[in-house]
Amino acid sequence: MNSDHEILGFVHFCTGQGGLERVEIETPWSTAEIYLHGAHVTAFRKMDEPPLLFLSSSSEFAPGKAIRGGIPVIFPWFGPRDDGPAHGFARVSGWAVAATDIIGDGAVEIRLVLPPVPDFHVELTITVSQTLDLELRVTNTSDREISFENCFHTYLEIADIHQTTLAGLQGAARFDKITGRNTHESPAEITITAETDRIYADSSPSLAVSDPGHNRRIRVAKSGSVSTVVWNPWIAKSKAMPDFGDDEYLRMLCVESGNVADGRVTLPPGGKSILRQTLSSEPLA
Ligand code: TA6
Repeated sequence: MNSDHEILGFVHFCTGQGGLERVEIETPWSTAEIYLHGAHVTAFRKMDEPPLLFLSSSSEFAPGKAIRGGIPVIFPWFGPRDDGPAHGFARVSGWAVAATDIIGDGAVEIRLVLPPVPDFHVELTITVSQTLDLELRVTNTSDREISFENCFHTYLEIADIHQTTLAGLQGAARFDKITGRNTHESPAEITITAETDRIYADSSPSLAVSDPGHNRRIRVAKSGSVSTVVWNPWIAKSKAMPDFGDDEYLRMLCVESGNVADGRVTLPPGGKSILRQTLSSEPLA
């Protein structure tokens, strides 16, 4: 256990589900939970508000398995591969704690490091306050140009998918993974009425999810990202996923900030990439 990184009243390490090490964070405004397995934020909740992150009650918590929900850290590839785990190895690796700090008037910052891998040095800094801020720093430690994909595969908790809308992608070009088609007619407000799996070419600084059932607007702000992925498995796919409840599609929407597919990152030797995402919420009324 990382007892030397504990901060009484703010940062506590314990044994979580599946015997995996969990960091429990408390701030004056919020609480959060992070598993060192995958550097995976599994919970973020502001005082007096429902959770902002969805976590499946059927999720596995086991070595080699991705946790279903929260914010999976996708690196160095997005999607399935024949020669490695889907969505890359970062989310199924055991990250190390480099530092924990209290900043400002009570925000908690924790810096996690991916175990050494050829060609990359990877750190994730998570800052918990009234908002949840993630910053993924990737350095090309090789002597050649390298390309990779990265993404915060964020599962937002919502009251009811039928009442939920997503704004901010108007006019963005998108690739629809269900139909295999590209299109440019993204409306101002997106509703989810079927299985949805789309990659938007989107560099907008902020998207807004209207979650009227919880009387709130959730903002997904980002920088260093040219792609936004929007996913809801809907009915059939939910039933087909063993680590996801049949009706859990009703309470979640993935809004994912990253650089994937045509938006992949290319770094020269010694080059650095910074992907940042900040989650916040405000009353709808
Ligand atoms: O981000 C959407 C997506 O790529 C979907 O195609 C679906 O596969 C989802 O990710 C979940 O992937 P996972 O490997 O976590 O089951």
